[in-house]
Amino acid sequence: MKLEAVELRRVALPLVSPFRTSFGTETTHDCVLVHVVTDGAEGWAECVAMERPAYSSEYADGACDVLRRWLVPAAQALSDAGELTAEGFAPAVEWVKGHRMAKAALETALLDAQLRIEGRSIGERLGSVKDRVPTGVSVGIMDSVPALLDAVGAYLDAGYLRIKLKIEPGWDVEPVRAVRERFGDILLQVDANTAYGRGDADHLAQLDAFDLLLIEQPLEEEDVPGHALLAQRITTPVCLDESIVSAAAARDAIESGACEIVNIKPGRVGGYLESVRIHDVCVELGKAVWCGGMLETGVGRAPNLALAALPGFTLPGDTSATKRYYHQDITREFFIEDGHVAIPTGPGIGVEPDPDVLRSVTVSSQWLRS
Ligand code: OSB
Ligand code: MG
Repeated sequence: MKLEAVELRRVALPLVSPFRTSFGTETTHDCVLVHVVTDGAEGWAECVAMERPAYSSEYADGACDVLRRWLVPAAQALSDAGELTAEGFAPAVEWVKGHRMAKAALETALLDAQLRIEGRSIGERLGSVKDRVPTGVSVGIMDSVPALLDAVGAYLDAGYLRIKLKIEPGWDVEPVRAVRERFGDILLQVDANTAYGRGDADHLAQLDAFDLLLIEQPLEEEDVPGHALLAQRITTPVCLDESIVSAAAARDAIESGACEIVNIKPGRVGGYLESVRIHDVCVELGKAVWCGGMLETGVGRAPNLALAALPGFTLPGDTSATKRYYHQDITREFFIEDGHVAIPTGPGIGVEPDPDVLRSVTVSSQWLRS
């Protein structure tokens, strides 16, 4: 492939309802779309870095900067040498420390273009074995327990097979108890986004009474050993999100007893190719994985759905239908049917942004040309 140009496009889409986590409240989804133009096809990807570095150290303006200064020039150099492939990109930028969300976005856009040239879907490329995936929903922190029960009830009515509650100190045991009491034997899990400390083990052990599938990332990103200690004090299985930045990190975390389950988010780990390697490590070690989400538009959701169709993804993902996020998405809509969402089957990521909708949500655009 020859790289002709790269566009970094900032978009902002209003969310259907505010999404509150322990690290803040999102009312719009503000992200960077990476759009590559090659001699054979165009490719699109969504960079999941949020506006503020509150989920992880990456943030949207920082991602644009590292893309502009180093990642796009590295892809350009590969192209000039006649060696540009999606697979060759990560090795060429291995020297860049961190910035996995920015790397993932450019790699995915290149992969989309490459697969379109080959006429193959990303599901085929990654190893999807299903044409639809069971789907859960991530429910934000609410102002009151009655408001939470209304929200959960509506998602269950829509067919979601698993409910994930965001928790933080002051919003944990009571909302979990209320949801369990009201809705009975549903698949239920919680996500703390690092809101607790090592001293909270006794408090978190109170959640053991509610038969949760898992507790996601209770402690800080760097505290993998703390998760191993916590896992010995609670019976709820520990799942890591923020801490798992690579296949090597997944292996270490599992082997040290820090987690029983891994949330795979392609952006967090540097892309879909590394995501497959994490999946393979977890399958080898007999641990379940599921596909997380970052409130992606259809551009990011489509390849996540394809990933979630790999055989080791045995738990429902945060791969919800379009309506859970947006009144109007930039791609075609994804629907929930029978608790499942169909994976896209067209070439590449299988969806394209609608030019008119895209224009209406664009905040800025910068073209980088050789
Ligand atoms: O921790 O899983 C998370 C959204 C933004 C940032 C972090 C997280 C989330 C979610 C939403 O839980 C998942 C989704 O439906 O996209
Ligand atoms: Mg999480």
